[in-house]
Amino acid sequence: KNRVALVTGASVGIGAAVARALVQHGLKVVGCARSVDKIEKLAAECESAGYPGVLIPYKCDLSVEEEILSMFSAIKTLHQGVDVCINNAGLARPEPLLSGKTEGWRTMIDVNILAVTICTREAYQSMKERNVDDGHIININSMSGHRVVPDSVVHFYSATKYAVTALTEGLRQELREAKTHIRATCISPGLVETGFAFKLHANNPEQAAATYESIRCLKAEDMANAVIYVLSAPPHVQIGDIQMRPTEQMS
Ligand code: NJP
Repeated sequence: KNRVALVTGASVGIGAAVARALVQHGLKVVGCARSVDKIEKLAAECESAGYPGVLIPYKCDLSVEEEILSMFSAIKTLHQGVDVCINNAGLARPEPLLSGKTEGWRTMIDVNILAVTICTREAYQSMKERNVDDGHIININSMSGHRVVPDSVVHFYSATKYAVTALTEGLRQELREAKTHIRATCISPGLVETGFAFKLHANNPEQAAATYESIRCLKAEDMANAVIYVLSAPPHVQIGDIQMRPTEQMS
C-alpha cells in the first residue's frame, strides 16, 4: 500500500521539491497551498515523468483552521488518512519588534506556529485511529529557530521558528508518553534559494536577489534529500533535528 504524505506549502520552493521527491519514491502525496494551480502543474509533470507515486493537489489557506480541518476530513474520505505529515509552509514578514505591524506578526503566528500545531494534531489523530505506528511528522524549521541573527526584519520570524523547535521536542515527548513509535523531526536550513526572500523583501527585490547571490545557497532539492534521508532511517532511529547551512554561510 502507498503511504499517504501531506506536504503543506507544496506550490513552490522547498515544499514543491519535497512533494516531487516523495512522489519519485512512490508515496501518495497530498500537496496543499493557496496557489493550487501550481501544484496541479507539478502533479502533471510528475505524471508525465512516470514517477511511481502520485501528487494530489488540495487548495487550503493554512491560516484558516476550518480549511485545515476540511482538508484532513477530505483526506480521510478519499485516502483513509495521513501516514507522513511534512509541515513546510511558512513565511517571513519584515516586521521589527519596535515598529512592526501586529497584523504581520499575527500572519506569521497563524502559518508558522498555529497551522503547524493544528496539522500535527490532526495528523496524529489520523494515525492513531488507523493504528499507524510508523508515522512521521517532519517540521521544516530554520536556523533562525536556533539563534537570533542581528537583523531586525526577521526577529519576529525567528521567534516563530524558536516555537517550532520547542513544538517538535514537545511533540517527541508526547508521542513517547502516548506509547507510539511515531517519530518527530525538524529540519533547520540556513539560506535556501527559493522565492522566500523575495516575499520578505517584497519592496526591494534587489536586496532579495543580493541575499541569494552573496553565497552559494542551499537548493530546495537539498532539503528534499534531507526529508528522504529522515524518512528512510530505520524504525529505531529518530532524527531530532538536522541543521543544514550553505558551506559559505557565516551566521
Ligand atoms: O518558501 P516559499 P520556502 N496557506 O515562500 C505556502 C523555511 N525556511 O520554500 O499559499 C497555505 O518559496 C506557500 O504557498 P501559497 C520557511 O520558513 C526557508 O523557502 O501558494 N500555504 C508556499 O508553497 C518555510 O517554513 C528558508 O503562497 C501557505 C510556501 O508556503 C519553509 O522553509 C530558510 C500559506 C512557501 O514557499 C519553506 O520555505 C529557512 C498559507 N496561508 C527556513 N502561506 C529559505 N528559503 O531561505 C504560505 O531558514 N504558504
